[in-house]
Amino acid sequence: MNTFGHLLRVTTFGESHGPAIGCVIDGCPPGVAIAPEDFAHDLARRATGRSRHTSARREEDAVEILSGVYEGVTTGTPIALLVRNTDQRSKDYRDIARQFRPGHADYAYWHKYGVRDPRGGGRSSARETTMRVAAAVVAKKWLAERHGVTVRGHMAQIGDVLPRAHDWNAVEDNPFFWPCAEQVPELEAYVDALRKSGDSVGAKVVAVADGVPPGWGEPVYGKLDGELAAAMMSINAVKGVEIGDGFASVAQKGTVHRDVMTPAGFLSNHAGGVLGGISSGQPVVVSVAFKPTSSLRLPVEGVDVDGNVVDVITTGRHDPCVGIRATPICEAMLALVLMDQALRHRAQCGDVDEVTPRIPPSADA
Ligand code: EPS
Repeated sequence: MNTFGHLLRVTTFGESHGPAIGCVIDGCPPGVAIAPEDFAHDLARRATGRSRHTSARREEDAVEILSGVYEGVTTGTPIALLVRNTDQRSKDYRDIARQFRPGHADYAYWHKYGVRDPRGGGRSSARETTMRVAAAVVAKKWLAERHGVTVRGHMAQIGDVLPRAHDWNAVEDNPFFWPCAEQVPELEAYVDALRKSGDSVGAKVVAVADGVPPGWGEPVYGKLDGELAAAMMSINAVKGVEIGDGFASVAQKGTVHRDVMTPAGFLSNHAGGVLGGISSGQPVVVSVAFKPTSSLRLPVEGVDVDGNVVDVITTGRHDPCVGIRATPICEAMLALVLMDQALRHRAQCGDVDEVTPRIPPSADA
């Protein structure tokens, strides 16, 4: 499947070293103002080649709107977006075209399809996430304009390094999306040393949606948290997803985990904004675990497509930590799931009257 969503359906296409990548967004309501320049900010936040801490591949990542927008607004017809690939270096992949990188999708793709495009990882490349971020520019805009919902994210761990403070204002001022400004020089040294060593490391990203009203999500199949888990797991290199306190809930008592409600507001947000698969009106909080990059220049024993033992060495321009660029991607998946659920809620329950005053979200969540 290369399509996800129900009422808002996004299909992405393209390979890392093909002529272009793109997406089709179907089901977007008419009247959303969209211009090609709206995409630049989020695409640059995700792109390679913008700091020494990510892959040096330098793509412009300029979005062309092919359909679905007339005189600057969406028309309700499919929105097709295209980004041309311009900085492929396929010779980097010549020597491993018939080998499997340990920890990479190469082996599984080969067994599934019996054929694969090895250049830049083909369809399994993180290049594909460009189009998720592009599609989510439309979703973020609609969510903000129609519902006052904002989506943001930050890195919450890299290797064994944790933030010493949490300041949203610091996040966009460093290449790691790190919420503690005083640690940035430390992180730069950490990633410089990592890159020089040729090894890689994992990371955790947290994405948060503020302003989500209560009621979005489905009660059994299609739960908001279930769909968020599937959406985050569909991102390259993701190995774990938590909603709210996630696995930390295991050690908590019920008296701690329950988020006490008062007319003045919730007193905590251990649930991460989802109760029974449906949004509670609290911020929706999703944590995502990224594994270490599998493309390493450090040699390792492996096998090739004929079953021979080989030394696998991956040359080229790779990220020492894919999590460094993952914050906008997690935000994108959160925004796309929320917009889909909002449209589904409107379709079924748009004329349900609220009979109980809303409880404000907790101040500190
Ligand atoms: C990637 C490997 C590298 C990254 C690429 C993701 O590709 P290449 O060898 O062609 O430089 O640069 O990331 C992007 C191009 C991007 O836009 O995210 C991989 O194996 O996933």
